[in-house]
Amino acid sequence: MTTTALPPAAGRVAEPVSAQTALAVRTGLAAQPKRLPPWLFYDHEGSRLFDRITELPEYYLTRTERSILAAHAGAMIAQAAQGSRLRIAELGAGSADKTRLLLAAAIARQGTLDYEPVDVSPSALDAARERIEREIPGVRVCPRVMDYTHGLELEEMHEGERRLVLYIGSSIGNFDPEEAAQLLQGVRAGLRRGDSLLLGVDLVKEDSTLLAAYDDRAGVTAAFNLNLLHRLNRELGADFNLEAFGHRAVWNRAESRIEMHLVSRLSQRVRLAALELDVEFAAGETIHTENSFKYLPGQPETMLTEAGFTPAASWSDPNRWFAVCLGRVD
Ligand code: AVJ
Repeated sequence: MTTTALPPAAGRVAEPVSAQTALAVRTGLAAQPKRLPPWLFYDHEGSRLFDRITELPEYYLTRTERSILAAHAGAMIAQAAQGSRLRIAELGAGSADKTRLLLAAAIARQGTLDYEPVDVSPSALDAARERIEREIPGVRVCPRVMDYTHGLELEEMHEGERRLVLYIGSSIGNFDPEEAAQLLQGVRAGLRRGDSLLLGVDLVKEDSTLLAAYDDRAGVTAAFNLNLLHRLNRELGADFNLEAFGHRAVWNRAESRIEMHLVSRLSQRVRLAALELDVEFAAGETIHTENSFKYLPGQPETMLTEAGFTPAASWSDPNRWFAVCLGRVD
């Protein structure tokens, strides 16, 4: 990652400030309304809190998608392979046990498998490689350090091989419709005829179910949201008082998305020393930290079609809470 040597915050040992973080924070906190990008959630503590979220009773996404994959991994692999040998790429460095279901189904079919996790973080890729090669014999992990939001450039394959790209976990839900369309087009451009994309998306459902998933009783999602301010304190020498901000989840029906916000409980000024920046908050003012888009039945297929894929199959759970859709390049 690129780093700039900004002046260390007075009186503390500052970590090197990533230029990307500095720019995102400077831009987002100057905007009206204020915002911060959701990728900032995932420092060490944020990743740990997200893992806890996936195990919460209210957070149905992970377990519902896992149940779909558990029931249909064999069919998904067969549909993607169409009788050929498959290679599997994944956007993001491995969603652990969910990815494993698909890798195991491919191993059962063809004995060995090349698996290419794609991520911007070399350390996340190293961890995925170590874990998967140890746990699933027959898988050869070929990590690719890349920002897939700017297109996908994978290696040429052998004659007769097909590639299946996984983009599961409702990760696409963080992007607004235009960004999502661009991302899928970028993926499509990196694929050849016969290749396919497996997309996991969260579906619109009852408001109370959606809201509870992003505002759990145990307060883990609140801690996940607030951890972002803790990160800015540590990395940018900021003095956010975490007690002076609260967590808020909103179902924005018109935009079909859950929004997460941090709400300033009072009128206050925050100093971000490493940016030489002071930011004013009015009482009740918010920072918009995340969108998580939810789709209506048929919308994922339309997104795939608009990006140049042919919807080939889709799978859901009995409640129709989550969908996993396969798009093929014809
Ligand atoms: C990782 C983007 C799929 O939107 O549900 C979970 C992130 N945010 N709880 C989601 C998240 C709050 C999650 N994604």
